[in-house]
Parts: sequence; structure tokens; C-alpha cells
Amino acid sequence: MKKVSIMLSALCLMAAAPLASHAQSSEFTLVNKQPANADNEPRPVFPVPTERQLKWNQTEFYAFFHYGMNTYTYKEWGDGSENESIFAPTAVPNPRQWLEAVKAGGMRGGIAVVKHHDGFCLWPTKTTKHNVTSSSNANAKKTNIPKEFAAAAKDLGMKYGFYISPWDRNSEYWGKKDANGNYTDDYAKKVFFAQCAEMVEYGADQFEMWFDGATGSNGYYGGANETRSIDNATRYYDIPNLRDSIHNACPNIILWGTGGEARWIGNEAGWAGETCWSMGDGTSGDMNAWKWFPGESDAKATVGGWFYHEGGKKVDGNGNIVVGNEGCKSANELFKMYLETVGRNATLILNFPPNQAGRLSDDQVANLKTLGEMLRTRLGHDLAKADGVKITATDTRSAGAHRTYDAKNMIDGDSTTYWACNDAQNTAVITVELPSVQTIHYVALQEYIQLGQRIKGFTVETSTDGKTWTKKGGNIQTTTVGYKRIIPLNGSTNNSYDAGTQAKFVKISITDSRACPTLHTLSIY
Ligand code: FUL
Repeated sequence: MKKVSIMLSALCLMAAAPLASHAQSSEFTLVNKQPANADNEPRPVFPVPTERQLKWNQTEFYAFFHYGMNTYTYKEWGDGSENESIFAPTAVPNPRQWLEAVKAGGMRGGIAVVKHHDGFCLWPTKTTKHNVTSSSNANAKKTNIPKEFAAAAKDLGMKYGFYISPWDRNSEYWGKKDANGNYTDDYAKKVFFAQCAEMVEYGADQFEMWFDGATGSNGYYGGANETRSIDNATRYYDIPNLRDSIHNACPNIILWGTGGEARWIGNEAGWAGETCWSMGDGTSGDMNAWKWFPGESDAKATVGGWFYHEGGKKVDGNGNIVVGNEGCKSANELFKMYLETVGRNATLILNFPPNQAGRLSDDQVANLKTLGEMLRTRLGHDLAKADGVKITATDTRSAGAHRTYDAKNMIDGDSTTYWACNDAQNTAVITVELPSVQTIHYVALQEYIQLGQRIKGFTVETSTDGKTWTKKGGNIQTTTVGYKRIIPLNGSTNNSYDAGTQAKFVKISITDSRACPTLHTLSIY
């Protein structure tokens, strides 16, 4: 394995370089020198995504795997005092089986929890004894989740990343203060940075590192058994430095949540707002926010907790084990979540918890197969890409030296070519003509977000003859598009796959946009 390390010392060299002296910069004037625009590309509407945010968005649908100490204690949050031998897998955990199952479910990657709030590390870390090697169980000693997970993902051609809980209820250093009442940096330096660096060693091609936002409560804390909290997670974990270091080692990684590069969608129920900007916060974002901050929806594919609790057992508020709910949500429910997240300009990270044998249960695997088939049947065959399809737009930007902005760029299967209007043209009508009347269920649109998220309003209509048009999408707000928007033509995400609509023509009218609209893909299913 190529050793990639985060060099803490290098961070010290990042102090601001001295600025050029004013005496030398007398030629500095406010002349607006725009670079030549030979391709006549539209000017970006800021903010725009970074290259790594763009790549991350393309992952769209990926899995979460909550596995660890809690799998054996029936808890959702361990307090960090758990004896390591409680972690006793009945077989060596098999991350390859997890990834194969979610791949069949239509997912492009996954994120494995390698340390939850209880601080127990699912790899042989040098940072704490509270890890797999300290368990007396033979299968635990052979466990190395990040290593096996990364290897399997690479082999299966999937994206991968890790969840490392910043909050650590086992560590003596977490939330510790010095004699003056100031937080020490021991936890950030000795534990958290070091653990992130160990993760980085498992692969430079990770796509996301997941830092949740929990900021403390009671815990073991090295035996102190007290309540601790922190006041500012970004400062306490020194996130700006950590982020730069990780980016240096893993150029395509984005740091989720506390890491500041993608946002929580505001609920764990698997839905984003029908209006959803990649800026701002929460379910809908904010068109006027300054920073590109795309939404990710974290949701559970099972009823019950994030962790698998054999037999539905869970620990109640009094510390007693009771039998709760467990089992899979139906594939239909998961498909609805997909429409309401991936179909609304967010990504979906869907949790599948491995059991005490370190495997996904047979019912989860079967459910994933059903979901994968549903996705392939319903959204796997784009009718707009068939031979003989015609597409026109009421406005087409003038071509540049190496680029055209023709409507056909939306159906060429190439996400680097796009249709755009001329400047100051914020509305347009796009019409697609299929070779014959067909049964259709969904229309999907994708903006060329490299130039910013622009579209503020659109409508979808269909026709069999190109003369009589019917508005589609029911009462769904057809406002934003963003990275991807999928409109069920019957207006229901709940029961979107009915007998369908008969149509030869599909018309998209863009009714409002922050600047001339762009679209790289229009799909019909
Ligand atoms: C939260 C945690 O507190 C939960 O246990 C779970 O891991 C969820 C995905 O993130 O912040």
C-alpha cells in the first residue's frame, strides 16, 4: 500500500506568505480585463462547485454501513466504557458482501462507519487500545473494516469513504480543558488528525469523509466518567487545517457535515425540498447564499436504528433490553426516497446495517435486488437518447470557436456538452419529439452546474400530436433543477409508476432563471 501521510508539521508552513510591497504595485489598477471568451461560454453565476464537489455529486446514490460495538450491545450510542471483547463477530466481517449487495441495488459506492461515538476503532489503529485487536474474539482480531472495504470497493469499481465520529466518548482527551479552562488540542492532534491520517492510508481515491455534528454529552472519557461538551466543533477539530491536509492526500474527497463541503438535508427521512438549491442550508437551501453547499440526505433502509439489532433488541431509556421493531422498509418506499432526494438535487446515502456475523442479512440483500431492478426498469432506459428523437429550443446560444450550445447537446449522452441560451435570455421552451407515441413516466433534467445553479422555474407538458398539450407533474413545485431533477409525470412520488402517460412530444418551458439557463441532459423514461 502506498503510504500517504498527513504531515501536521507542514500545516505550520501554511502561515500567510508576505504580500508584495505596495511600492512595487503602483501599476495595480481596477481595469476590468476579462479573459477572451472564444467559446462564448456563459459567465458563471456564483457560487459554483469545486471539481471535487462536482465529482462527489456524480456518485448520486450510495450506502451507509453502521456496524461496530453497538451491533453487540443493542445500543445506538455506546458511552465508550464498553469492554473491547464485547465486540465479538460470529464470523470475520465481510465488507465485500455489503458492497456487492448495494451495487445490485443500484448504488455507486458506500461509506463505512469505522468509529462511532463510543470511540471503538474497527481497524488496528495506533491511536488507542480501544480497537479490534484488544478484543479476545478471534474474528475481531482479524477485522480491519477500512482495509477490506477499500479493497472491495476498488475491485467492484465503486466509490468509498469512511465515517469517523469526531465525538469520542472513550478518549481521555476528548473535550478536555487545561488549568485555565481552555480546551487542549490533544484530542485533535493525537487522536482525530492521526485517525484521519490512518484512514487516508487506505486509499487516496476516497470520495467522502463523514463527520457528524454531535458535540458531546456524558461518557467514559478515559475513566473520568463525566459530562463534556465543546463549544465550536470547527475550531476544536481545527477543520480548515484538517480539510487542507486531507485534500492534499485525497484530492477528490469531500468532507461532509462538520467538514463543511456538503450539507445535511435537514431530516433523516429521505427527502429533500421540491425546491432545492445547492447553496444555503436545510431541505431547500437558499438561492442567495454565498457558498456551494450541496445537500446529502442520510436515511435508513430498515426500520429501527442505524445499527442492526439482532431480533429487534434494543436498550431502552432505563438500560433494559427490550424488543423493538426491525426489518426492511419496502423497495417501494426506498424508490420513493430516491425520487425525493436524487430526484430533487440531493444525494442519498442509504443505511444498511450489517449483523453480528458482519454481513448484510438475506432479507436486506433480497430487498436491494428488488430495488435495483426497480431502478433499472423505471429509470434505466432513456427514451430521449433513442434514434430518431428530435429536440429543439426557442433560443440557442451562438456557437463559440470550439463549442456549440445546440439543444441536441441535451440528448447526446455527454455531460460535458450543454445547451444554453444567449445572455439576458432567461426563459426558453424546449420541445422533444419521440419517433412515435410511447408510454412515459418520468422526465429528468440536469443543469450544467459548473456554471452555477440557475433555473428558478419550469413546467412540463406532454402531447400526442404536438398541438394539444397537458401539464404534467401535478402539484409538484417545478422550481429548481440543479445537478438532477426527476419529475414523475403523474405528480406523485408515492405511486409514481402507474399506467403512465401516452406521449410523442414533451415540452419543457423554463419560466425563470438567475441568468441564461443551461442544461446538459434531458431524459425521458
Ligand atoms: C448521527 C449519529 O449520532 C447517529 O448515531 C448516526 O451515526 C447518524 C448517521 O449520524 O449524527
